[in-house]
Amino acid sequence: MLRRLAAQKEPRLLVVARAAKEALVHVRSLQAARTAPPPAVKAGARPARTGEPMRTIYDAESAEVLPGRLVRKESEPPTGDPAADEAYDGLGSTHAFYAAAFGRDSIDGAGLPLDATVHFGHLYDNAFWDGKQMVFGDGDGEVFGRFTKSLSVIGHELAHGVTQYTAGLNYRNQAGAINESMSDVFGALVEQYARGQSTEEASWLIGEGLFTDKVQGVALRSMKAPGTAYDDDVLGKDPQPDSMDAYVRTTADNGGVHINSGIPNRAFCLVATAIGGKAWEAPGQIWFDALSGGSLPPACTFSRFAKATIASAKELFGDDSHEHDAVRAAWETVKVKA
Ligand code: ASN
Ligand code: ZN
Repeated sequence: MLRRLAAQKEPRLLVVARAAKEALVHVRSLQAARTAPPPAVKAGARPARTGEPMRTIYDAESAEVLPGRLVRKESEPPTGDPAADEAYDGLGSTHAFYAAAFGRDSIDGAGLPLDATVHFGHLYDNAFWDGKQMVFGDGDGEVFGRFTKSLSVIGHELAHGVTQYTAGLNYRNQAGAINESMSDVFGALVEQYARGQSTEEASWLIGEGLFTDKVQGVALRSMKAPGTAYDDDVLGKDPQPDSMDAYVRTTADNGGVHINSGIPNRAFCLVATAIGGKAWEAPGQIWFDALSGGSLPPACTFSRFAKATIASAKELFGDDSHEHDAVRAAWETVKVKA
């Protein structure tokens, strides 16, 4: 998506092209940070009470510096800046989700303090986890608004941290697409949990509300119907496949990590739909156990991942369970051999 925006030549879109180029250059340097071993946390920097979040929000004031000026610490009142306050609330919702759904204390399971920087860069077109903290841009204003607007995006970025601390999946090819899909799955679940939505009520969209009203599209991605989130003159059409029949072989986007993630995304959505109810319960637990159970190699394939989810469904619910059947059927529908 950013590559396409970066190539825009129309005068109205020059600012967008510039913003996209800038974000693209930056994203390349992230991979290294994300695959490096997680940093040690300073002694005494953990929250005072276990199970409580410890959030710190900084403002980069349109520079590309981290962390920036401190604007809000844990338990302090709102700043009045929507970006800072949405980041604070989004980190809180994400922390609450992992605690409630999986009994996990923060991103690393050991109370990791959650830091975020808002107003990163000038018209910066992305949000990311840099291996240590969250970073949010304001968007270019033509295509993207500010990236803190979407709770599924905040949940997505923080899930990159969870993956880093658990399976440590590579950010390339199928392992990278699983890494991306994990972030979409837990990003969607953070939002569904915060809204109290069941599988049937949920939109299964990632990044709803990020586009300006000039864009023909509803979100960055649709987990329920990959490939249908947008179809726009400037952005083009959503390139996600919804089964292995349409798997995209490309060297762009680290081997299509944001493209082929549509396949495992739909598998999760199918599992949730077959099981019904709250998707962070049985379906979320099955996926979380597969991610954190220690059986996934860093270069995991779709097939290996599918096997791991089937094994964790069996372990949690038994061989003859509806859950176990639902997981097997979902991978069959998206044509991943397990
Ligand atoms: N927002 C993007 C993501 O989390 C940034 C990136 O690293 N490509 O996937
Ligand atoms: Zn991601």
